[in-house]
Amino acid sequence: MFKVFDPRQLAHAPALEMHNGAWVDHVDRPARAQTVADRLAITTQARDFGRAPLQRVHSAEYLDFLEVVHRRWSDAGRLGDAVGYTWPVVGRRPLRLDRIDALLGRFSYDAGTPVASGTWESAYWAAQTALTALAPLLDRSTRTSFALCRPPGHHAGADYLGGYCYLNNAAIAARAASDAGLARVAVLDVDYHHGNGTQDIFYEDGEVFFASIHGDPVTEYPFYWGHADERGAGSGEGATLNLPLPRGTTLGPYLDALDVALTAISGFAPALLVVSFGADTYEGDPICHFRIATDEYAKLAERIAGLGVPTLVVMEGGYAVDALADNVSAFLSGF
Ligand code: Q9C
Ligand code: ZN
Repeated sequence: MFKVFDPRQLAHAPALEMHNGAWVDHVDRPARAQTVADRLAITTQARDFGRAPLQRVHSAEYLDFLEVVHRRWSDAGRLGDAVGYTWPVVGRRPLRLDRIDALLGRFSYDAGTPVASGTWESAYWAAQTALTALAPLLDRSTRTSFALCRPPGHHAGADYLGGYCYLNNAAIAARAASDAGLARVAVLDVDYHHGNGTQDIFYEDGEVFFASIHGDPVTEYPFYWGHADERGAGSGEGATLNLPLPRGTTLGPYLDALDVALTAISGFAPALLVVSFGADTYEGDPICHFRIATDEYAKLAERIAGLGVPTLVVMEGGYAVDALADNVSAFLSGF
């Protein structure tokens, strides 16, 4: 298996997030990525594919915003990380406001995703990490590749950040693969949370199939996406599959849902599978509520590998830092 990690992803170190009405220590600590990189002894760093593949997924004005927002926040005399506190209700007219707070509201949707001084650097290299891991799949020199991305990406949409995500690493790789000529690409999202950013990006795109297994958004973040009746639109109608599961879900029902997702993906006959892998389905995760045990991750991966499709695994969430390296290496061992 080809594996990529880039240490520039450790520059992102947000201090606090809003959680249940209080500012608490942010759970996306740099140690998350470091512990996995150490365990897997990854030595391949990211190549620089530039901004063009990012712009195939994200709007230019969003990328411009993300690149400068922390500097502008500091220039405005603010201390610490940039974070919004006022969000435009969907449907407000598209005013071209330049006030830093207005921009933060316009390009984000929650208060759990501050922009810190190192955020742009890390998000940029996370996207490049995914693209670097994709390359040997495109030239067929590997069948399975792992991108150790941080910050994660699946909550980031074309023009918004949220859910600890800034650039959608999996979507950028999936779009780059279809731009490279692969007719059909599937994204399977097995993070605990629904991958709303990835879903939004490909919602009307019939060339990219999106399937997600996640905590039911009736009770789980991100609430406003991931319900079973969201199935895509336009030429993408039917190319989105949502499989919400209740809190407390254990391996058995999880595998049943996985089989439903894999059957649908198999019917789509993709040339490439991108797996958005979050280890936050782990029974010991501090912010999530499924009950997958460490050794069970190999079983999940074996089922996915059974598709027989070249696969790019992209790291998303997983917040039990002490168990994260075990969980990731168990998952990868299943391939
Ligand atoms: N503290 C990923 O796993 N939490 N993102 C909402 C605010 C947001 C998780 C409560 C969880 C996002 C990639
Ligand atoms: Zn998650």
